[in-house]
Amino acid sequence: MPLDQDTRTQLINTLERFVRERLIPLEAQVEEEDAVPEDVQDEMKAMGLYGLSLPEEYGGLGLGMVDDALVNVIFGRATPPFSTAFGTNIGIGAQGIAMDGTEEQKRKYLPPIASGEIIASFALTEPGSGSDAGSLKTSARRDGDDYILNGTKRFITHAPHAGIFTVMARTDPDTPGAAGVSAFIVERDSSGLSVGRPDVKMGQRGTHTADVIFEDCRVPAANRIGEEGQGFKTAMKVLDRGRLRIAGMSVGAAERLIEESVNYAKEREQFGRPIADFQLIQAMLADSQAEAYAARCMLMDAAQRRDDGEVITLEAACAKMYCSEMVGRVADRAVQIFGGAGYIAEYPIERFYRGVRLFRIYEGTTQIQQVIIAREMLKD
Ligand code: COS
Repeated sequence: MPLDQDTRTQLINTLERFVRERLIPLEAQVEEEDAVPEDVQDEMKAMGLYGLSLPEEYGGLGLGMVDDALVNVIFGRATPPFSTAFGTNIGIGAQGIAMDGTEEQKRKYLPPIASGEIIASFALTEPGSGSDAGSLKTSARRDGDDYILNGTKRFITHAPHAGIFTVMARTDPDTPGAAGVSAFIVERDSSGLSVGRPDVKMGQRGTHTADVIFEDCRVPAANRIGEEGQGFKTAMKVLDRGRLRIAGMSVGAAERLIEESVNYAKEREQFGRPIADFQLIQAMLADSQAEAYAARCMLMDAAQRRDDGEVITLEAACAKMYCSEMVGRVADRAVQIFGGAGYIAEYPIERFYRGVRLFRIYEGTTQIQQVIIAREMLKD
C-alpha cells in the first residue's frame, strides 16, 4: 500500500540520515572485512527493512513499489552490500512465496523473513543455465508426500547465510523448457542440501554468493509454490519486481557518484583553478546528471504503474537495462574526473566502479532485457 505523503517524507528523511551517518562511514570496513557488521544488520532489522515490502499481515511493513523504489535509491547511495543484506528478504528470496505461496506457506515463512530472523535466497541459475533459465536441469522427482531434488545452483546470493531458498527445479523431465519447471521452498537444514565455498568476486565484498548443491534432498510436497509446471512463471514475476530493485540501486549509486564527482571537481585544482571550471569536466557532470535524472523518472514511472496494477514486464526490463547501463557510464566518468585518485582504493569511486558492474549482469543481463523488451513490443 502506498504511504501518505507525510509518512513517506518521514521515512525518506530517517533512511537518508541512516545511510549518510551510519552506513557510508562503514563502507571501507565492509570492503576490508568482507562483511556487513552484525550490529548494523540488527539495526536494519529493528527498522523493519527486512520486511519493508512484505504484506503487513505477515509481519512486513506492506510498502508499495513506489516507496520500495525510493528506499532502494536511498540505500543505493551506499556500497551495495548494505542494501543486499535485506534485499533478498523483501525481494527475490521471498516474493515467490508472497505472490504465489499458499496461506500456510505465507504464515510459516514470511514472518521470520520479514523480521530478518531468517535470510531468504533465490536459486534459479545453474552451471549450465544462466540467461536461458528455462533450460535448468535440477530435478525434483515426486516420491509420496515429498520431492527429491538433485542438481546444482550457481552464484546464489546469500547462500552461505540463507535459512531458506526459493528453488526452481524440473518436475517434469519429459517437458523441456519453462513448462516443466516448478518452484519450491527449501529449508537450509534439509538433508542432502549443502553450500559450496563463497565465490571470489570482482566487487561487492560483503555480499556472498556460492553454489547450492542438492543430493537426494527431500522436500515436502507442501513446500511447492503453486502448481507443478508453474514455477518458471513465478520466477519471472519475481524477477519483474527484482529488476526494479536493481534499477533503484543503480539510480542511488549514480546520484552518490555524481555528488562525489561534483565535490571533487570543486576542490581539485589544476592550471590554477578548480577543475569544475573546465567545460570538459562540466560536460561529463552534465551528461551524468541528465542520465541519472532520466533513469530516476523511468524507475518511478514503472513503480507507479505497478502500484496501479499494471503488468510491468516491459517497463521493468527497460528500467533495469537503462539504469544499470547508465550507472556504468556515470561510474566511468567519475573515475575520469577523479583521475589517478579514481583508480586507487582510498576513494570510494574505485569500489563503486567495480560494484555497479554487476548491475548489468545479475537478474538478467542487458542483452536479456533487450530480448524481453523486443518480445513485449512484437507480441500480438
Ligand atoms: N511474468 C509472467 N509470466 C511470464 C513472464 C513474466 N515476466 N515471462 C515469461 N512468462 C511466462 C510466459 O508467458 C510463458 O508462459 P506460457 O508458456 O504459458 O505462455 C512462460 O513463462 C515461458 O516464457 P518464455 O517462453 O518467454 O520463456 P523462455 O525460455 O523463452 O525465456 C527469458 C524467457 C529469456 C526472458 C528468461 O529465460 C529470462 O528471464 N532469462 C534470464 C534469467 C535471469 O534473469 N537470470 C538471473 C538469475 S536471478 S539473479
